[in-house]
Amino acid sequence: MDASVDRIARPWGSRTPYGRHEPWPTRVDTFLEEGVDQRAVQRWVQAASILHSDGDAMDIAVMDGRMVGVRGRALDRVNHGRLGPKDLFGWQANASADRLTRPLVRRDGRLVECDWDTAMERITGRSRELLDERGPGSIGFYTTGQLYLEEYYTLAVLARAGIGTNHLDGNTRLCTSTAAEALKESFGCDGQPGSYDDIDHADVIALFGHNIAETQPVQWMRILDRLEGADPPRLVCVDPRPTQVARRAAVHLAPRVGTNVALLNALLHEIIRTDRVDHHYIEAHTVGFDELASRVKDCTPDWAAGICDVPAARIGEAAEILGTADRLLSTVLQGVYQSHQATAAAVQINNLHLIRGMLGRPGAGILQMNGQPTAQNTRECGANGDLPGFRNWQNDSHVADLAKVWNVEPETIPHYAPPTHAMQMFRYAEQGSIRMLWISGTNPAVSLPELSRIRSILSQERLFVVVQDLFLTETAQLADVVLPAATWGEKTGTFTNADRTVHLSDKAVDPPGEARPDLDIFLDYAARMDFRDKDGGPLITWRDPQSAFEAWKRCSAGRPCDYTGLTYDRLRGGTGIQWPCNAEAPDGTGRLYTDGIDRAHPDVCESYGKDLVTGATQEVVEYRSLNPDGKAMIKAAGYLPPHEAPDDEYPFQLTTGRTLYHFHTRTKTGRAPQLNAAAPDVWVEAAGSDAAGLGLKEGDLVEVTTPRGAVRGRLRVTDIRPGLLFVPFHYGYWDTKAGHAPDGDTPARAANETTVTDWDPVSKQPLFKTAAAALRRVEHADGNTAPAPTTTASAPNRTDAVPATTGGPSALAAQSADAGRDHRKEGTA
Ligand SMILES: Nc1nc2c(c(=O)[nH]1)N[C@H]1C(S)=C(S)[C@@H](COP(=O)(O)OP(=O)(O)OC[C@H]3O[C@@H](n4cnc5c(=O)[nH]c(N)nc54)[C@H](O)[C@@H]3O)O[C@H]1N2
Ligand SMILES: Nc1nc2c(c(=O)[nH]1)N[C@H]1C(S)=C(S)[C@@H](COP(=O)(O)OP(=O)(O)OC[C@H]3O[C@@H](n4cnc5c(=O)[nH]c(N)nc54)[C@H](O)[C@@H]3O)O[C@H]1N2
Ligand SMILES: [Mo]
Repeated sequence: MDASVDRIARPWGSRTPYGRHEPWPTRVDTFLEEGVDQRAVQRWVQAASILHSDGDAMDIAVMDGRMVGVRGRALDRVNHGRLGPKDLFGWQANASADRLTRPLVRRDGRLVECDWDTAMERITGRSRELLDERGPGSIGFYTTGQLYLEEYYTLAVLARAGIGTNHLDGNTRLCTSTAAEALKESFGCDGQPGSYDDIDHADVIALFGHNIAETQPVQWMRILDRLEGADPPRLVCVDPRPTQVARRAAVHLAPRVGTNVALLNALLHEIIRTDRVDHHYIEAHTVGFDELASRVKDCTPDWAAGICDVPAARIGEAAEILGTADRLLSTVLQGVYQSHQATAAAVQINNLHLIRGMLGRPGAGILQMNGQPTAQNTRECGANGDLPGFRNWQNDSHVADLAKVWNVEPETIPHYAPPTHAMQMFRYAEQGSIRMLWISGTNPAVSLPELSRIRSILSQERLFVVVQDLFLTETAQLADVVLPAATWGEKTGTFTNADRTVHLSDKAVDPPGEARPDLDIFLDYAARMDFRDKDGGPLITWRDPQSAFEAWKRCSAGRPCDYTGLTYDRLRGGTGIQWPCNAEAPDGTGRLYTDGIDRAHPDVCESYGKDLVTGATQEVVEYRSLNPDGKAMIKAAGYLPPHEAPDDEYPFQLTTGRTLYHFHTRTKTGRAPQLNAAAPDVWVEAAGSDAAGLGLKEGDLVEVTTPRGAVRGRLRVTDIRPGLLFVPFHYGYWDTKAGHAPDGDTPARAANETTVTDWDPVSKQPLFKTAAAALRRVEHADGNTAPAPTTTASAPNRTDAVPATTGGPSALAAQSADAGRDHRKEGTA
């Protein structure tokens, strides 16, 4: 293993190969600020990654009250010491000079600094007015997948039982609502079936619309290490871009975007036709197989080839690999969740596992992935469109049980309809029924579809907007009150990754200026609003992270996401622990459904399910007749064409997504020099044949136009599937010359200027991955190249023309095989 590596040029570092069923070797990655010696670090404070859903455990190095670096935690089950580029370098953004340090309120049209009392009184004053005049339905909360469990739980209690509003959702709606919905549709309840450890045991790993190499780079390191060890797995990759995953796959299928259901139905067809199904598992643990078999009867590879534009033979090869796998691990992410027929497609991947009996054994697992670091907690705490603890809003006994936990009357908790989803909340704000929107930890003025519409909604005079953030983001600039928040490293709390591993992240340094932890802000609001329980006592009785965690444990008791066996002490010093963790499973639970399905019984399930085509909510009677014994549900779905098809005016398909070096709207990664330099500005990807057809070359300034709007960026010619354009969605306006939304002088560069206001009917997740678009040149390259990395899916198809992405000396990070050994008991604050 090399001692140190340029982790911009070599994002995945050195290989530590291992064989099937062996433990993944440790490699401890460390990055310290220039001039800081590891031995001089005064404290190592335990934390976990906040820039993706992997849950990579790390320690923050502290000197003289400042963060000076990070180091992976060797003994953690998730990363065995490794860190990805975003985590090695991203923490530097915390100390940016442009952090918000004081609250701001709008006076005479301008945001001006004020003290906390003034800002909070403005918010409570408006809240009381609205409650009196218009009732709780006039207030909405739009939160995130990036706060901590303790914060979401507090927000859920104050919104649902304090205000009594049904309008509380997270940006998890844009992110993992399809994951949650697909799990509910198949298993009756949210909760990740599989475990990252399945990577060690699988002989086939199938990735559906998941660019794991860039978006969860540490688990990709694990796959790379297996590929170089004994008895390596075969990879199946379904992605229209030439990702690193695609490059290493045994079979790469690059379908037309929006056709996942057709492709999956053909795969299911082949597996059923060749009888590679586990009849015993189907009989014992599922309902609905016959319906699926008849639905996919005519979905031959030839049929799907015409729809997906993938050779039928290739579909056959993929089906052969999936059908003969001894232990199959599948992962699913935004290429499914944000694409057309999102839930219907995600459910077909569950079906693949159910009919093959590939569940609940080492190596045989499903990972309906999360994206954001704490998205799982948004869902389980009920800060999105669910009730806390995966309780069923349609089941009166679940609502009554929650009311008991909160000591309120059941009627206090809105459950007349499903909790309002984010896209609908913005619609209500547009129509004027929502008059106050409190946005925490998300930047919708860059991340929601059709930005001109979002800007106009947030700018309305009648809508009172509160934004709680670290920076004066594009969204904060439109607010009436801006609250400066403390963030990761500056506050304590827990969060849960995509494979149910709970980590504690401790406070390492003080927040800047008057910035406060989100928990303190929510508690302050609840206290000022004087929310009461049914006996007149305070509704919220906790004061700090640990007491909030204890309160959440009571709410989670007996629920699928049972935290009662966890404490802050147990989470300090060792590895993260997977829920459920309780008296029966004191060390946590590696895999769900090891012994059949146990969360789908009609009295227990989180949801009675929805129609996969219309999204219509089913009633308990329908559910009982379909699934009286609480088995897994095999739900079939027919393919439907995407809503927006290319035509003469908009001849291309357009998809959007991520690059390795940036996180979302770049408020953190854009302020970390190594990461920013690796991908400093937006670009547009097109295939060689399409570029040639239009006479375009690498580096040309081009414009991508859809019926909603346009973006400009330089062209990168890649091996993306012909007919498809890709634009990364990271680039907003804060670091442009204007620093705000585009006007005459600032050309638009946010991908969401072009995306459509449309969502999956079942999960309500917006369709960021499918649109029709036109492409034209604005300016010749004139010596410029696209500011896109060469190490990733955006690698140029002709490498001679473009300089390779490197980080240089400032991006050198140490790697060691054993550095972690002696910090077993360190890393406590
Ligand atoms: N570096 C980095 N890592 C991140 C994040 C980040 O911003 N940057 N964000 C985190 C978050 S919140 C999330 S949600 C995850 C997202 O992680 P991913 O889902 O892996 O990332 P995306 O780039 O959004 O989309 C994945 C792939 O979907 C493919 N795709 C597009 N349309 C289709 C389609 O119709 N069918 C199929 N099969 N594939 C399609 C695209 O080509 C793309 O490669 O990443 C997390 N990790
Ligand atoms: N076109 C297109 N659009 C997309 C996607 C796509 O693939 N394509 N992906 C979607 C997905 S999956 C996601 S998850 C969203 C992400 O979209 P956003 O959530 O809007 O993106 P972020 O930049 O992560 O915004 C998080 C904000 O929270 C702030 N923040 C960070 N930490 C804290 C904290 O501790 N407290 C508080 N109060 N604030 C904090 C940051 O400064 C930042 O402004 O984008 C979605 N939009
Ligand atoms: Mo996400």
